[in-house]
Amino acid sequence: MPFMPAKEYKTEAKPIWCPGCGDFAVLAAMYNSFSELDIDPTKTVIVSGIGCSSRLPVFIKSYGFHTVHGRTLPVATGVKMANPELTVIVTGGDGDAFAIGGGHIPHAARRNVDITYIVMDNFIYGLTKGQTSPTTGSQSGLGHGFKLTTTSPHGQYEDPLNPMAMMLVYGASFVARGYSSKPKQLTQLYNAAIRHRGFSFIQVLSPCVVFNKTYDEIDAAIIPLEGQHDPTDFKAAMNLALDTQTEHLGIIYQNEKPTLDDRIESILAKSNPEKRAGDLKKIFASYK
Ligand SMILES: Cc1ncc(C[n+]2csc(CCOP(=O)(O)OP(=O)(O)O)c2C)c(N)n1
Ligand code: SF4
Ligand SMILES: [Mg+2]
Repeated sequence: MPFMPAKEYKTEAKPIWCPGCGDFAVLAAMYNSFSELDIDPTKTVIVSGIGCSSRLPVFIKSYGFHTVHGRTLPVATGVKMANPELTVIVTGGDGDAFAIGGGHIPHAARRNVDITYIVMDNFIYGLTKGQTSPTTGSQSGLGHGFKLTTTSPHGQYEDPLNPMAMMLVYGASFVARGYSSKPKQLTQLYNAAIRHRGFSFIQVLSPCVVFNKTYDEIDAAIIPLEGQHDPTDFKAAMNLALDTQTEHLGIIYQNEKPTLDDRIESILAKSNPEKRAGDLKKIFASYK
């Protein structure tokens, strides 16, 4: 494939997000990243769930799979296992990821599936009109217990999850945070995450202007990680993740370890071909 400028990755479908929604910038940064990495759309699959954010694959040239709510990671794992040559990217919202889809995250992370998981976190269910999500109230400056949503008119009464800390303890080998209002840094984070071999997670703070407009609170809470943090230091990464007063932006953790493909290859190398029920590669190839 010849080099494609960022605008060439746009499809004919125009995003129907509300004006001011953070998701526009999340998408724009992805066009730039694809262009900078010279991504071949014919060898790329973007898998999404259900939500405003999960519409993203429709707007970018690649194969796309708009799955069902919360089931992105099993589908993406299957895609990657069937064809390890593909670049596999997963996009979705905080509800899709941490509520209905929450049970899949530890397993994709600990298996170190070589995919990039971008969660567009607006701390709310946007598509279904503003119910609480597992991250409602987690953004700095608001604190939990004070956030009013359509399902919590007297304030949020549940403690929010901490996605960064979760990803670290689950064993994700790349954990980063970006912000839709910092598109240049977001592009760099995508580049690093897509290049990383293994399970890469990026939490993108991407406000919903209709049900949870938090640009001011996020602007007041962000601090870029510039040089002073060693992303290979797990304990330092965990300290940053546990600092719920600050939204640290950048790569919080990155380490190399065998991917799921590597692990399967090493099992195949040890097994006796005569005794195998079937050749995995041939079985997967039959589905291509
Ligand atoms: C199995 C199932 N349960 C519930 C829904 C309704 N539903 C659609 S999107 C959504 C939540 C969306 O929130 P989030 O994932 O944060 O995405 P956002 O719209 O905020 O980008 C829900 C509950 C559904 N489509 N399918
Ligand atoms: S409802 Fe919120 S999340 Fe959905 S498109 Fe509008 S601003 Fe974005
Ligand atoms: Mg959401």
